[in-house]
Amino acid sequence: MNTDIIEFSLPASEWNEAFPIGNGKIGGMVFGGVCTERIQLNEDSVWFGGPQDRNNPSALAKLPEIRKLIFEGKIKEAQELSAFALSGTPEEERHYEPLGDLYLEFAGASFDFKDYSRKLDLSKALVTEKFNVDGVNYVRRVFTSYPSNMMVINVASDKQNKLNFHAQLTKGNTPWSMAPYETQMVRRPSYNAYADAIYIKDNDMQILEAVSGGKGGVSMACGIRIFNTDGILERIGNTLYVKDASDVTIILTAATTYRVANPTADIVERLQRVDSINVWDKLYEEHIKDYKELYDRVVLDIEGAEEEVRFFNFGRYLLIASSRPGSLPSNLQGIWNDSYCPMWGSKFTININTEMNYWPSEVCNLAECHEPLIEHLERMKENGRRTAKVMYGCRGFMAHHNTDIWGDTAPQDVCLSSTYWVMGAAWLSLHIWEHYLFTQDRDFLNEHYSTMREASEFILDFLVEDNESGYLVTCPTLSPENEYILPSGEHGFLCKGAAMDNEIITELFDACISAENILEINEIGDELKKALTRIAPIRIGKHGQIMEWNEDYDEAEPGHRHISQLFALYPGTGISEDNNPELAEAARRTIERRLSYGGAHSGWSRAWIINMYARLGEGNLALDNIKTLISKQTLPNLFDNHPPFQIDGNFGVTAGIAEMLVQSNADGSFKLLPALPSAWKNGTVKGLKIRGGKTINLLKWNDGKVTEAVIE
Ligand code: FUC
Repeated sequence: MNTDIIEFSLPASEWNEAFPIGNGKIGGMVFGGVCTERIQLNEDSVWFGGPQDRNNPSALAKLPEIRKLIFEGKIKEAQELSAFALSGTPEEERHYEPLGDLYLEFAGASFDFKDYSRKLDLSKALVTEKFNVDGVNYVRRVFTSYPSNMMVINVASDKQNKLNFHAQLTKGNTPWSMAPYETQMVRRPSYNAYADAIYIKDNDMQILEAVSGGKGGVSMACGIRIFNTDGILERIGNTLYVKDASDVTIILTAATTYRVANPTADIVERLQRVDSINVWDKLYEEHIKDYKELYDRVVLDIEGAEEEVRFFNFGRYLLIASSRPGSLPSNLQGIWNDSYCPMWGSKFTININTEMNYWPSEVCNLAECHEPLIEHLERMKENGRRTAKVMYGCRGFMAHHNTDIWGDTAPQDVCLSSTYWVMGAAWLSLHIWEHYLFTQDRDFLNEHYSTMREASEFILDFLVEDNESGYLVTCPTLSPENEYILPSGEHGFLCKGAAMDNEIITELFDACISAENILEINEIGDELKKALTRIAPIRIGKHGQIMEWNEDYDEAEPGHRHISQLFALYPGTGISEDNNPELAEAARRTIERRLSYGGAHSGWSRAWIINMYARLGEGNLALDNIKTLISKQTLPNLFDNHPPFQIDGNFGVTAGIAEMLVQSNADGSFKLLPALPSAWKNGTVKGLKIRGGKTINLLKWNDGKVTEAVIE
């Protein structure tokens, strides 16, 4: 198996068989249909609706009562009140939507094709389709370029006059039939239900304009321009028709008012600027140079583990394709979504999923791809300050368990298991620290430290003293997204001092204290040190497990997909074999318990376990879970399956494989092959990064033993 190639011998029959391509902003799912080529399109800023202020105006007044109820163990009452007093008003943030579709509808094409192949080459970020109809060989190639912000499509035949097709942009919720268009008497209704205008410009461009629904939603424009070398380009109605050609290149771009005042003017200018001579070659050359600079930084070879290596490479590919400087962060589906009402809004869920998306970024030497997340965190700050103040009367900034394109920080949904969790900004702020640890970029730390500080300030103010234990606890809170059983048999979600909160707080406060030392400042370091002495330690419960709540409750769902209480094992650092083996053992028990009750049933959950097993030095168990994830929890195109498709599992596995090969600590110390499975006997890896700023230029192993290591 070529570890850079995903290949099919038939066109995609559904979305999960199509190939994803992208440049951070523009995304496409390429179907490879013979008669009709469909590329389903996304642009990262096409979201329903504009910014909202959803902070619940009753929160602050009701907060003391909710806290009192929780402290008195009246969980049901606390939950009932929270549903009204703490939920967002309205309850939902904005959601991601598709941009549209591009169809190339070929005349005279038949279903009678031979020698079909369609490939996604991860090393080139290029889709190539080949087939033969009636003795004519056809080749189509598609890529998305970051430098030009274009999708580029080339269609070619090895005989003259064989390409005859309509090119059509659409925006609707019903895809076209892929059958030859001569056989279709009716186009399916609603395929263009959401387009405002579709027209031809300069005789070689088609422009689509639309406005997303919801107050304040973005306006968007998408355009194609056709370069036809040897045929005739005709306009018929508002479509472009290519006649009797053998080599045609189409460029596509898109923009919205999220970034530019006039999206149509922006894209027309960009399309017009492209020089028509050798358009494919020039754009391809520029793309390859840009892409390879990132992708080729890491090379992994493991004898007999080609499937796993390809999955690792696919994760790196997806990160480069969905998160580049200037783009929005990679959302629940990266940038690939064909639904106007996608699952969980295809938003940024920040109680695990968005963070997981970025786990591979630093270690896999793609620090630039981490940038959009940090930029977005900065975008959330103003809203998060308001939420902290209006809802909780606290300093600093905070976020609940989701955010959207506008950096919304108010609670999302009315869902007792997740909505009333206040640690979103705290967890995300740790990404600033991670970026610093890997890059040692002091200027970056200096620029963003105030964000870490403000996230801590919120927590300092939000913590309350628990009379029973004397500890400072978060309240109300929950352990995402599990339910506990009280000794009375009653079930509850809301609680005080969930283990995950304590673990995030410890990690964040420690990071801030270190950052202040590095930056030689003293802003809140003393306050944090004092508070840290009053945060409950990680505790072991009656099953030998890491306790999930402040009491040793049983879980209503012992096989729950979230394993929040092991934050300190991964991505945190509070639990490790070296520093506290008894906690590491309890962490192992915790994972076993989850798994024995049917845990890891979502892709991302298993991906988290893979990283945890890597930290515990359990290479074989990590590999077992990678194999299960790839064979049972991925879709045909290798997208991770929640279900439905959710990209975090792809990224989680990529990070996990890196974590099995090298682990590093804040002080720059590291271990090579800390969790090598016995099946991975021989291999080489180049280019992984470690904390402290060094690069593993070469790591070679034979029979499970390091034979060569070049680290600088
Ligand atoms: C959290 C998870 C779900 C899903 C959703 C996007 O709520 O519990 O499994 O990943 O986010």
